Amino acid sequence: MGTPNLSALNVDSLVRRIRSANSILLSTHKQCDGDGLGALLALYHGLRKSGKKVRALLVDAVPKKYTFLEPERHLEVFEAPHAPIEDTDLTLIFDTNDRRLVDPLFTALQPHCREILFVDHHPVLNQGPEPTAGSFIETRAASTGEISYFILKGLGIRIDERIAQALYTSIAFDTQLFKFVKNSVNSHLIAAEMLMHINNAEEIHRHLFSTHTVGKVAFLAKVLGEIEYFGNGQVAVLKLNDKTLREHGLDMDDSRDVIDMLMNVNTLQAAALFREDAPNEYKLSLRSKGRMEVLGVAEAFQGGGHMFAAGAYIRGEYTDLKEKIVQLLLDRLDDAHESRGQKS
Ligand SMILES: [Mn+2]
Repeated sequence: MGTPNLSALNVDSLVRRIRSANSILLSTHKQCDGDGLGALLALYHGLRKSGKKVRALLVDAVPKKYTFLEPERHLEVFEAPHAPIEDTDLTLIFDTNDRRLVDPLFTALQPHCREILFVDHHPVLNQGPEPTAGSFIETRAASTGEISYFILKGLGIRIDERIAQALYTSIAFDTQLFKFVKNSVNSHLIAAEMLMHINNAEEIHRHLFSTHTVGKVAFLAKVLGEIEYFGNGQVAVLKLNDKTLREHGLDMDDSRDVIDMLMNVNTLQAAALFREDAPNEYKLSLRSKGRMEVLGVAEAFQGGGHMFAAGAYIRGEYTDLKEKIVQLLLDRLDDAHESRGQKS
């Protein structure tokens, strides 16, 4: 075994399109995360250096924990006062291929952009809008930042500190500090290259993951006592509501950490988190440790996501919804057991 090599992604068509565009607009999905934001900012800084006219416009406000990336200096927000949208050669939208997650911005961009492409690593939904023609979707990439890295290399742009910080953020965030690397060496190798340009990796880890406030710990103490388990501790379900979140001074972004925390339970194969945003309106988040897919469950409710991390906005009565979701998850668990049984 020698030194590991990157397994390069073929982003040639994207690189060609970027090269021939003079004006480029960058965006990501609403309620942006460290991956979409990092992937976007890396390209933003890189393209600025190349002398192109580049603009970054997000749908909605950036969560507080990303302040260290100075989004307010580089990004505009569609839901806040922003300069008018001008005619643009190329728009790149990171970390989603579902235009609904970019609306109302996506619709506003359409008449002004010659070409809008998604740059993403989520599977295309079976039921949902088609990604635009020419979009780059590579589900083997553990983060969208990984794709941005190959685009920058393809463009011949030198990595500098700001680019490295953005790419490192993207990779650290989506791999959850290398927990989810899709069995590829790329996340580690690209992160290692970025470490040569930054000296604040541990600070980035803290910004991304050590975000608990005193209020949040009190909140966790309350809600973790309310977890329900099914199938001998293999499936967990938890309901939060928006009001409890706000009472503890938390925002929507904090509900994500709760399900990730659940997944550390050793017997668990899958978890479902219901966040009640309004009476009988829930944001459902699903996670799996990889033995069973949960994307199909999300899709059954018009949602989407990854094979092992997915979500949907659903309406209905909680006990009823919970029963349905738990059953779908338990069925998948049985299927996973059966197919493994047949193999061995
Ligand atoms: Mn991502």
